[in-house]
Amino acid sequence: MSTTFKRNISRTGKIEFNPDMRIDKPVRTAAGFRAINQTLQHTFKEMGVFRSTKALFNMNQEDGFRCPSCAWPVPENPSKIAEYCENGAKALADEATTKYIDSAFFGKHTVEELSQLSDFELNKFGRITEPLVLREGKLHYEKIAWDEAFSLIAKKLKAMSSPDEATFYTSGRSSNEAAFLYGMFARAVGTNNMPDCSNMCHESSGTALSETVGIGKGSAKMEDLYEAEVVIVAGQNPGTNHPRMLTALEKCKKNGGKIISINPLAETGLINFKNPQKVGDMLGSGTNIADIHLPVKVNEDIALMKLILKKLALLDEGSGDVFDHEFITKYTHGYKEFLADLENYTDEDLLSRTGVSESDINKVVALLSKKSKIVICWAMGLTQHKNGVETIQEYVNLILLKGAIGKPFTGTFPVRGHSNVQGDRTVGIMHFVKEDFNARIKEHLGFDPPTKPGYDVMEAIPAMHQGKTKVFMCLGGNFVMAAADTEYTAEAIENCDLTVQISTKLNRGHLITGKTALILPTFGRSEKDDQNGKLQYLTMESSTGKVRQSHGLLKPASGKIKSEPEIIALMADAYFNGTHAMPWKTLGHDYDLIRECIDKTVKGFEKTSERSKGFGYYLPNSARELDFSMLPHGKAQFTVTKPAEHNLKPDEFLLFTFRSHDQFNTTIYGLDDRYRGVYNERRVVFMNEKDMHEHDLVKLDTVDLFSNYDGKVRTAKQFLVIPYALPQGNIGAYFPETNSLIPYNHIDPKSHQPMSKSTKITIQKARA
Ligand SMILES: Nc1nc2c(c(=O)[nH]1)N[C@H]1C(S)=C(S)[C@@H](COP(=O)(O)OP(=O)(O)OC[C@H]3O[C@@H](n4cnc5c(=O)[nH]c(N)nc54)[C@H](O)[C@@H]3O)O[C@H]1N2
Ligand SMILES: Nc1nc2c(c(=O)[nH]1)N[C@H]1C(S)=C(S)[C@@H](COP(=O)(O)OP(=O)(O)OC[C@H]3O[C@@H](n4cnc5c(=O)[nH]c(N)nc54)[C@H](O)[C@@H]3O)O[C@H]1N2
Ligand code: SF4
Ligand SMILES: [Mo]
Repeated sequence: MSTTFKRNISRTGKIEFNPDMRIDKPVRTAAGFRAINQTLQHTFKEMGVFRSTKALFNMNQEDGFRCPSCAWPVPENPSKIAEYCENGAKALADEATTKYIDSAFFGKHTVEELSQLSDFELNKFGRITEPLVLREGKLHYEKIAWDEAFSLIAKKLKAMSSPDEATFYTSGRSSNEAAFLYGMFARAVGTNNMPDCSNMCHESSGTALSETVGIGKGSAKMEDLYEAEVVIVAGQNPGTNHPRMLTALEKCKKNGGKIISINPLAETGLINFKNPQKVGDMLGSGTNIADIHLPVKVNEDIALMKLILKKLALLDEGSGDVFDHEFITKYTHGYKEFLADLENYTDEDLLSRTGVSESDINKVVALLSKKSKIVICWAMGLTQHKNGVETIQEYVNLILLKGAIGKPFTGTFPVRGHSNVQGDRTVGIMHFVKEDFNARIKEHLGFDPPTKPGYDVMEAIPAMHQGKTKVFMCLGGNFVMAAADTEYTAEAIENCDLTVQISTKLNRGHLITGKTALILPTFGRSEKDDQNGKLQYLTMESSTGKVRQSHGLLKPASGKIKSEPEIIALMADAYFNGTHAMPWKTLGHDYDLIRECIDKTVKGFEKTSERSKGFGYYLPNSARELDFSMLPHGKAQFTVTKPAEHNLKPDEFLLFTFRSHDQFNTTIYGLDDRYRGVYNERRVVFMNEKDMHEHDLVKLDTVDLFSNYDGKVRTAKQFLVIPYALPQGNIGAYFPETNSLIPYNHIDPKSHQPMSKSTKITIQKARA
């Protein structure tokens, strides 16, 4: 078969509307009875009653497994019956489903045929139960023996003219052990091309925090929320994406704390919450979470914060006790320049940019002026902009002015996404080079790691497009749908010789592939991992930097799948054929030995096998200790930022893409977004009613979306218009359906994050 054989593959699958689509009023209480009902219905249907009950009782318990969904930490005294939420249970049901697919399934369906289905339909097929190969020019995946798969990879890696022709992507659902081995394998091959999902997620937080407070992780612990006087939740939808965070916010409120929500949308979880773990709560009217909600226009957080800080500065000028001057003098640098820069802006200009009422802003100012125990929590609403780094730094300015770091009940709290995305980075998944880490690898693991920085996600895509990557490997995830610019990214991936996916379930990443493609099926977090008769466990790091064990307990989806550490170890063993300093095979079968390697090479890890027991141990955190010695002048840094410049034309909107209540990133569990009142359809856009009127649109009209950057028009077709309470000039829609609009080359200059929350678009009524 000719090597130029082309499969005609749909990039995004089906775009028909569901005839059962309906919209309803948004639900105003998060969790509650409906959440419990949904949880049980979903898990029982996917996993059966026995497996569901067994697994749910163990999730997040002391000796159980860590929830595979988000990175929210587990309290030290978890509820013995249910330390999980609706979406944690959905994630479990999704991974521990009793539906399976194998080579016989792929024998019946061509790759092209499968690619016509929606992401929701693809995920529904269930777990992949044996290794599969799509040979060059073939239409079907077929089975392949593990050994043959590993030799194929080894052969392709050896055929490269430089190690930098390989790229190793990591999604954040892995474990410390697997991610460590994977990072070491990439380095041992000779490249730092290690893009990871973090590059699309909290990279801006890491960059912003490293520059200002010296560590790319948050400083607050979960317990700090309990007695904080003020918690700001900015650009985050915890009711859907970190549901157990609502329990912590509820505790804060019961202790007299105030919650400020800063978000273009009044998200349900921030409005009202009924704690499903408390009977009293369930019967009562629930807790109103946000005391003040500031419906900021998309990407105007800088303007909003500048106005708040200006008003605080004015109050401080009068009384001298609004800012923590002792802290500012002792621990910070750049205060005067920062204050002087605020004078460049008028209140009126800032206010008009924000779209928020001045009286609400004044309430926030009055509250903040009197309080010092402040925690700022944030997620994608702040990071996914062309100025994500500066946006976060403007919030950090507030933290520094109030001295709200390094003391109990204060701090920075970037709320992480994937359950081990933070751990992956800590144990070495990074595209940049840390000299001290390299030195320890050399000393303790016995090989020379590469010293040239590698690609992050947004660099990997054009590199693949230009044919610079021959082998593209993915430890989990769904790169083609998660990354921006779907069409361009798909073309990039198709340029590779070999793509390898270590995955649990089918996704579009298995259908848009290099010339040859492998699927290496792996265990989910909830599954028992028996290596030669010895039960293994894994460790993860939560959002607050705590390392904990995770013991799977369910029977694996198939006897023919392998654990992530074993797959990586055997792949490395096949590549090196016993000639490398690391004992790959041995490590792949005994994870205590991997943890010993981590302890020796990764700063902060110590006696991990021992200390990660129970509720685990905290990794050191310099900001928590008020240690800013790594920064210029040994001090935390104020930042002078600039508000965004979008220069929108009259017909342009800023598109922000977010998650529905029924998805985990590109994995679509269902077609409802209960809290926002949308049922049975995902191809929708949320619009302000005035904007609809001005554009001559009515409810459920069909529109096409376009973006135009540098003269390149990108499209996303067929979306139903839904009127919704959000600022004028902004349009909301779900990812991944709208990722095709987001250009790969307009990114934050420092963090390289794509602007998934502020892409300029136009809309047009679709032709009937
Ligand atoms: N169930 C479930 N849980 C998840 C995930 C999932 O898909 N499903 N994903 C996981 C992952 S990887 C991540 S990173 C997290 C994501 O968690 P979130 O960041 O909560 O996820 P998003 O849905 O992207 O929501 C972003 C929020 O930012 C707001 N926003 C948008 N633009 C702006 C802006 O300019 N300014 C402000 N202030 N707000 C803005 C949106 O209205 C929305 O409420 O969740 C994790 N947990
Ligand atoms: N427009 C837009 N784009 C975005 C975002 C956005 O808000 N808007 N959010 C971004 C963010 S925050 C993130 S984190 C990325 C997510 O990007 P990714 O992490 O790449 O995507 P996921 O959808 O989480 O990956 C799901 C796939 O992972 C595999 N999987 C699940 N569990 C396991 C496991 O235990 N092991 C292995 N090996 N595989 C497993 C399954 O095959 C599943 O189909 O997307 C980003 N993209
Ligand atoms: S809050 Fe996050 S980690 Fe906790 S159970 Fe829910 S999804 Fe899982
Ligand atoms: Mo994420």
